[in-house]
Amino acid sequence: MTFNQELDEHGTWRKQFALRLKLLAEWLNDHDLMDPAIRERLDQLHAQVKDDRIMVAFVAEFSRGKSELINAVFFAGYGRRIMPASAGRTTMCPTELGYDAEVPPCIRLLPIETRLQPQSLLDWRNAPGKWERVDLDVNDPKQLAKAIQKVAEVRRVTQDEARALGFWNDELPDDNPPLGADGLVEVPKWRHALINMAHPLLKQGLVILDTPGLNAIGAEPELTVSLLPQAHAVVFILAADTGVTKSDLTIWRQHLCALGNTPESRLVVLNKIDTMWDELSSPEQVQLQIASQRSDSADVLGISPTQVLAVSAQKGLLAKVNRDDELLKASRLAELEKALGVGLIGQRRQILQSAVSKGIEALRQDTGRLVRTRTRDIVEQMQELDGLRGKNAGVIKQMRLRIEQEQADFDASGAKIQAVRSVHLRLLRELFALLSSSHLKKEVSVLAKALKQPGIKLGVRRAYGETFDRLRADLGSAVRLVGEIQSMLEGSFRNLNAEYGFSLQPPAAPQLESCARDLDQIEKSHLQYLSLGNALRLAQPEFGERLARALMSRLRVVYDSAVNEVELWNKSAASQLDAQLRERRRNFARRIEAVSRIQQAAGGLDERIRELQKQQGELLLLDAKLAELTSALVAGDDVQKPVAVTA
Ligand SMILES: Nc1nc2c(ncn2[C@@H]2O[C@H](COP(=O)(O)OP(=O)(O)OP(=O)(O)O)[C@@H](O)[C@H]2O)c(=O)[nH]1
Ligand SMILES: [Mg+2]
Repeated sequence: MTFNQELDEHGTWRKQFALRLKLLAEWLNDHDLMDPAIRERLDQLHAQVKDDRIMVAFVAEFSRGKSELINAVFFAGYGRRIMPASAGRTTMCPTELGYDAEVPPCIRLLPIETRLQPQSLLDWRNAPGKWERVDLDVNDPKQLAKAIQKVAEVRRVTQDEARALGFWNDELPDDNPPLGADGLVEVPKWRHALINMAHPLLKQGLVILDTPGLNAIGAEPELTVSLLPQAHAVVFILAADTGVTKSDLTIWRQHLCALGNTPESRLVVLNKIDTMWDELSSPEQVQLQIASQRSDSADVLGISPTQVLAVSAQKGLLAKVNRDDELLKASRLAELEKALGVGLIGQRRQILQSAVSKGIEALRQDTGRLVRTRTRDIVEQMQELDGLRGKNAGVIKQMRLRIEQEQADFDASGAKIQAVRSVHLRLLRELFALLSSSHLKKEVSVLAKALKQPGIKLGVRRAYGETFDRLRADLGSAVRLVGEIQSMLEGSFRNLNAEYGFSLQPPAAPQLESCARDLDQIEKSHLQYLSLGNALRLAQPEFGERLARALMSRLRVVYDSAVNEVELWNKSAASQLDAQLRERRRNFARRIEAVSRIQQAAGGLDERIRELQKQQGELLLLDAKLAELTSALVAGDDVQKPVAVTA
């Protein structure tokens, strides 16, 4: 299957999932099975599947054909080049292509001068007013290409300005842009571009990140320490006509080797194989030459030749536009599309499905517990009423008094349940404090200060190490606290179950271990970044400040997701308690009502028992239906099968 087909199928699955989830929510509502924790879980599952993004980043030295490859794989349908691709430096700023239904089709550009301000890219994303916007007409490929041409725009500035913007470094003269006769240097006009368009693949959640060549990559720390490590796949491109150059190797080491991307999420492309097509050689000779280029490149990068895909982006694009099958075959573009499709999307879908099925399992348990509680209440009530057959009015009155007494006792014991809640809340507060933004800020402040200091920072690696050790230690405390809360919940739920016949079960505790893994990865990407030449850039205080901001933004995302998990866990425990209390109160009311009816009418007893039997049968069906609805959600394969909604 090609990338496009895989993505299409993935999209269909997600749509079906959202639909089924909605039906399940309606059904739960109709049967009085919805409570705040279940609602929260449903919302979370919905968001998880709806907002799932797959980011593919293209990284390489300038002019290797990143933009051309994007055109060939994704945009050939427009019949022309959409991303500007030309000789020399073309793409001047990182360009993200994606789809957000809430925003009209447009390209938004963040001015390069924002680098002089301390906000991180993530902060700027939340300030849409600061971006320049050009609307796009997706039905007019010419207008589209013209608007997107803006990502190639440059400005000429003085050396001082260039230095302040991070494009000029006296210590690293090789990386500096050429100085014009007028003393000015060329820098990108924009810092970042966001293209929003309803392209079918982007609508499925694909995000493409096109990057400019080496210099500009190095100058935007957030790209290296945040965006690229989070990409699901990074495509690294070499050109057959240049072979692996020194700067190709630098980029490979800096952006692909050690950023936490797994080798499977890395694709190496040997582009421009058409430059080796040679009329004077036989096709076999050409193939041999390509194969030997491939294995030479693989050797230099230290990977196996099978991991290098040889293609021609330009001929692939041309072939698709002209519907030239033979040329398309010669371009070998299909191999790359297959690797992206099966490898990347297949993998992504598995991860998403397994994450989602855990959520659904929890949902099923929460709801199942409610159904069982109700069933048990009914069975007990039937037994109670059965015992009244043939008994006189005195006995019946006695029973009523007993139920009322039980009810009063139960109401009085509310304090015990409250006590459980308040211990739980107190421990949770401690946990939230450890994960809070203010705590995080405090822990990172020393490092941030060290980064913002002007001059060469020798102690910065140590500051990173110490900060991350502290963060890890705090996370360790948080994990211990989670364990403590969980055993407290287990203990008190067990007691309440024994005392009141509840069926409380502590929800699965949040897994903060993944948070620890993220911390390690963030630290690693920052240290890696510093170790590769960028330590000198750090001499500029603005640069250090930007790095500190980028770090904080990234950590915040990790901590926020931990906080969300803790909240869900808390809600699930609290609403179980609430649900059991509510069911119990209802149960008392129903029992008293049944006894009054029996007191009033002779046939009341049989009638009530029949009613209960009917309810019991209905609950049985409800349970079966619940199993059916939830397993339909987990099974992702038969997406075509419509779901029956009657219960
Ligand atoms: N012969 C040949 N030329 C190609 C191929 N792919 C790209 N090119 C050309 O190489 C030049 C650079 O391509 P781009 O796509 O702009 O390269 P890039 O990697 O995006 O470069 P920057 O945006 O500057 O970082 C363009 O003129 C392309 O047409 C190919 O497969 N064969
Ligand atoms: Mg480009």
